[in-house]
Amino acid sequence: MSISKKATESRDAEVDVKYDAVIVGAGFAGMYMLHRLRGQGLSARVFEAGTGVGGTWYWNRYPGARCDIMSMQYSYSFSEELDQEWNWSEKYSPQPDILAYAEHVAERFDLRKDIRFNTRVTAATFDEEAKRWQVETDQGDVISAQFCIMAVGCLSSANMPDFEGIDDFEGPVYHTGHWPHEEVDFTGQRVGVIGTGSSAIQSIPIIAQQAAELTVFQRTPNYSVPAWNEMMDPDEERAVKAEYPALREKMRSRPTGFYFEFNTQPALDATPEEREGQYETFWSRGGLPFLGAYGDLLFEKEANDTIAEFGRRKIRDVVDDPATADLLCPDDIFGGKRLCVDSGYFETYNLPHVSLVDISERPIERLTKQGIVANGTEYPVDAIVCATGFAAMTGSFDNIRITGRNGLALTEKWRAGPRTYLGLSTAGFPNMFMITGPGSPSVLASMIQAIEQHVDWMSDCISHMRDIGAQTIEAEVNYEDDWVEHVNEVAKISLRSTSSSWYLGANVPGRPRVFMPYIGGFPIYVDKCNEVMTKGFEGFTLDGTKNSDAQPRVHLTERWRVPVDTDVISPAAIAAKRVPIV
Ligand code: NA7
Repeated sequence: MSISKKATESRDAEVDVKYDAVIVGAGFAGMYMLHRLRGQGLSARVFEAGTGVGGTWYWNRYPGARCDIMSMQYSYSFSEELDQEWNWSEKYSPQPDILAYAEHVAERFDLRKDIRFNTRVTAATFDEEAKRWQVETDQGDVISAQFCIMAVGCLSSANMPDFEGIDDFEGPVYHTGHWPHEEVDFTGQRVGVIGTGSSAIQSIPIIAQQAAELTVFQRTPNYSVPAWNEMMDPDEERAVKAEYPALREKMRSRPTGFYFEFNTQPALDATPEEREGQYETFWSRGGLPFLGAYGDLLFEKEANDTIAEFGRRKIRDVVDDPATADLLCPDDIFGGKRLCVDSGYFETYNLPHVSLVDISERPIERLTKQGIVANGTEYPVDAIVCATGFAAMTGSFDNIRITGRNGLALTEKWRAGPRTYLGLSTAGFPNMFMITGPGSPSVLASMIQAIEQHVDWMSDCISHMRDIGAQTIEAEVNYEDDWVEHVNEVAKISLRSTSSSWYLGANVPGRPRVFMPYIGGFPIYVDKCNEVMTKGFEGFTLDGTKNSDAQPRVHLTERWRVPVDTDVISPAAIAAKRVPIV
């Protein structure tokens, strides 16, 4: 090991240092990966661009940021002690609570000592001779590791539109995904918010409380369901904690990796009156579980029309001005884009100082010194909030120069869309793993569940490699091709694939349109990963040891031996189009 040039004020760059693994990112994925690898006796270095842990929850500090999965389910499940000791304050956690939880986990498992903060990975190159990855950072680090584990997050590369005149604007321009650490006070200001996705829908009601004037620039309206958020009921929390392992098991067996009651009956079999009652019941539960009202909502357009009409009616019931209400009503598939979950979003448009500008026909023309020009009108603003989303799923990979065997650049390989085997690995890039990579359930499952399953699979894989003395593992192209085809085929049966969403890269100009997450359901996917493992890593080449006589034991982490609940999710159920939220 040698240490050379100064990296930052506080540390020296690491050069020629060897690790078993390098992990890119210290969000929930990177932190748990580090914890697992350490438990296996491996050395690992984590590089993190932020100054602290938490990933998504570190960066997205905008007012009103909140998780759309219930707090008792949006947490790690690997430690029962952790489950028992942590208390959530609200039904749906606000960002500061989730960040505090991430910090607690880092402290409790002593993770920080292996993480280099303030450090962005710039390049990762596979050295074919050494069979190791060389990883470089913007702080001058150049390290080598057997495994390169990308824990870069699915929504972490901000989409900042290149508005003409952006440098002329004299006030501050914020992006919700890069919110400052200092408090931003909009009191008395004229604020322009660009975008009406989830981040906008959460932040607009809070910004409106401070701003003197708020103008929202909307390209496409979104459906949103009230969260009906409330303080955590201590009795409910105690009850969940008494049976936490059982809840975790139920979560793992669900298509989305989190648990709520749903109904598999088709909406089209019900009468209009029955549907109305059912939608009201599920609406009163709030949030994403609203989509569990019927089993065919994301399969049959006619069924979806019924819930979409209900969603639009709810908007019109709330918004006083009919013209504004009309503009806020989407005509898209209900739940085709990620459904938004709000606290008082539509009500905000009834405030006299809040207005909506439709930019669906003509995009924002430019920014001026003191305003935003749209539809030929200049809207004077003191501050701009870009709630314009992310280059989802692959954006963070694009930001790193990743080079595999034969000098193959990952950006080149993925030019027409990401290609992976199981979203875990991609052919030509041995020993590179992707936590919640494209082609895995990732954003369509509860993220922390999806992360844990990937991390456990990778750790088990590494244990297996150690057993048999393999140095590298690499996905085989034909298996990868089959998987990509399967991911695309399954996507086609869902109406989600017809919406212009970030799931398809449709929100950022110039990106290939490919449905990136695996929509076949979390337990089916887990089952597939388990099968690949128990078949000796079928579809992977293990450094020449494949088909050896050795009969190594299977290291499948116990909690993933989840039986697929065939009543609610199975290939047959999907074929019959009776699985809510797939
Ligand atoms: P989203 O959901 O991608 O929303 C971004 C919004 O910004 C959306 O309304 C976009 O319109 C709009 N947008 C993007 N680029 C522009 C330009 N150039 N001009 C005007 N408007 C624009 O991102 P969020 O951060 O809200 O949420 C991401 C996920 O985080 C969310 O789904 C949850 O899972 C958590 P568009 O719809 O593309 O027409």
